[in-house]
Amino acid sequence: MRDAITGLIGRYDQLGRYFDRDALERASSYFAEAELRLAAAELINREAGEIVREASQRLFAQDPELLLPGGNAYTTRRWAACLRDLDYFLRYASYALVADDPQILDERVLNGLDDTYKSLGVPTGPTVRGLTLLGDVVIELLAEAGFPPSALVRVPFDHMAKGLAATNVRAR
Ligand code: CYC
Repeated sequence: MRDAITGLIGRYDQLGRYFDRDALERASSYFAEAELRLAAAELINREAGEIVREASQRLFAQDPELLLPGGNAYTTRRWAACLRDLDYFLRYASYALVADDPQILDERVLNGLDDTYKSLGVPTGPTVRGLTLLGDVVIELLAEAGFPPSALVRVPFDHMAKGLAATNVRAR
């Protein structure tokens, strides 16, 4: 597990250097974003169920065939697995938002996921859309709470979406 600050300290320690202007700017921007990062994590903690429900409803409205025979979310078991996966993505996104570092997403979510999904026929395109929709809903709820839209909120969702799509040539 790494975050923006431990990553920065680790790099400078390895070089045996004092923090220079670049390092201090990096730390300063991280601390300046702290309020928004914490607000996002707090909102996700409070509204996780609602965020997953809303993102999944939008996903199934866009892709109704996922729920029909032959669709990967057909049967209650697979539908529940899909909601659970969205919940995992959301929870890890909240960790990465606080950390401002994607390492935890690579290690705990993306590593091996593509192989698992391929072997189970979980389609990449709709999963990537599900990740984007989670980010949309979080941004909308933050806006309702008075936080103007900020690109940093999307970063972990985009990171997972890109990580999944990158290993998949046939991202439908
Ligand atoms: C299955 N999703 C799985 C499985 C894993 C994960 C390991 C196989 C084992 C199981 O069913 O529990 C994902 N597990 C994770 C992740 C972590 C982990 C991310 C990190 C914390 O430990 N199907 C769709 C939708 C999509 C979907 C597009 C939801 C967005 O059509 C998901 N994932 C989905 C489904 C299954 C699954 C339906 C069950 C597939 C099956 O068993 O046939």
